[in-house]
Amino acid sequence: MKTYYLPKIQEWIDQGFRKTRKAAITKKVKDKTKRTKTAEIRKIEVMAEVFDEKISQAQASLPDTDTLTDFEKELINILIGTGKLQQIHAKLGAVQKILSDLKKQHIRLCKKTQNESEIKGIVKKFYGRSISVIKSLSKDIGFYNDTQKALQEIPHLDAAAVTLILAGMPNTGKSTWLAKMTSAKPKIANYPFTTQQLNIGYFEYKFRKIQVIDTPGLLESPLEKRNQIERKAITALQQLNGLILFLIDASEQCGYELKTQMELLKSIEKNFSKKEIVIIVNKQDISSKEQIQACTQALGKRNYLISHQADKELTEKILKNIQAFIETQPVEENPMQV
Ligand SMILES: Nc1nc2c(ncn2[C@@H]2O[C@H](COP(=O)(O)OP(=O)(O)O)[C@@H](O)[C@H]2O)c(=O)[nH]1
Ligand SMILES: [Mg+2]
Repeated sequence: MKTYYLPKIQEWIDQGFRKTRKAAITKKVKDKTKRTKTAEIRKIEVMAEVFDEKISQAQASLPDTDTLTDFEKELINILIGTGKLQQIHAKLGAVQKILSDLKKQHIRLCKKTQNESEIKGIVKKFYGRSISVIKSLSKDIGFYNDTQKALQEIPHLDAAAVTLILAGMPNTGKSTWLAKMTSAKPKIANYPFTTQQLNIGYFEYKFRKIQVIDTPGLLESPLEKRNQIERKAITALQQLNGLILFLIDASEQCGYELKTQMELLKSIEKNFSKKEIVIIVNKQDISSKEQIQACTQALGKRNYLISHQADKELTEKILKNIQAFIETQPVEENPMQV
């Protein structure tokens, strides 16, 4: 979908008149009245075309709400307001229909008369009416263009892929894990709620495409402390079809005590209560037995894996853990191309 920004109304009008002037030159028709009529009708058509083309382009470059994922819908609602996208679609559609009716109506009137000055009068009336109709869009243009800008900020995720969302305090090893797990360089996507961007990586597992998302800053401290917009951003993440991988740095080398890390885990558990959470007790290589033991004790009955970034079997272990989840997910239509 190509982004299209709507120009100011005055530009529509100027462009319309420029084109009608060019279009009005018709030499072939011998009969003068007939020639005038053909030329004048052409002016109506050309002006209508200029307006229609802009509206069509705007319509085409807005996403079709039916095809958006819940995640995208939620983000759009946060960014531009609930239901606003449908409102713009409806407004553009309504104006387009009125213009098309005006065009037909005035062409019909032109065809009915043989009086040249009357024909010219009808064309003038068409200009006046159609311009006043597009002028009614003036306020919407700013909003439409703001919407387009906002849409650019929305990360485009693969709706069909199973998604693993990384969470954990800073320096627990999330980015390292993403880089190791996903073969290709992670894709960077804007996320309109943080100054940082999302890192998105992909890998294949049993012919399924798995999408891993690292959200710098967002799931790295208790969610209760977040401002309203960040909380909404988290709400959007909740709409993703997948589960959470929560990393704990058992060595505490990340700079956070186990207790603090557990507080974040509890906050994530509370805010993502509908999502399965797989816990990775990370940095086993630099943790003492006591540190690992402290982790397992704190985690109690939770589902966890003990590992470290260099562990080649980690991926396999994690995937075995989440296999039941993966298998319940619908298979995507376009299998992964590696
Ligand atoms: N020893 C050890 N270091 C790790 C491990 N995982 C990550 N690190 C290191 O921990 C630091 C923070 O990792 P990073 O992936 O940036 O953490 P993030 O802030 O959670 O994304 C980096 O210096 C990594 O090299 C691990 O399993 N063992
Ligand atoms: Mg990181």
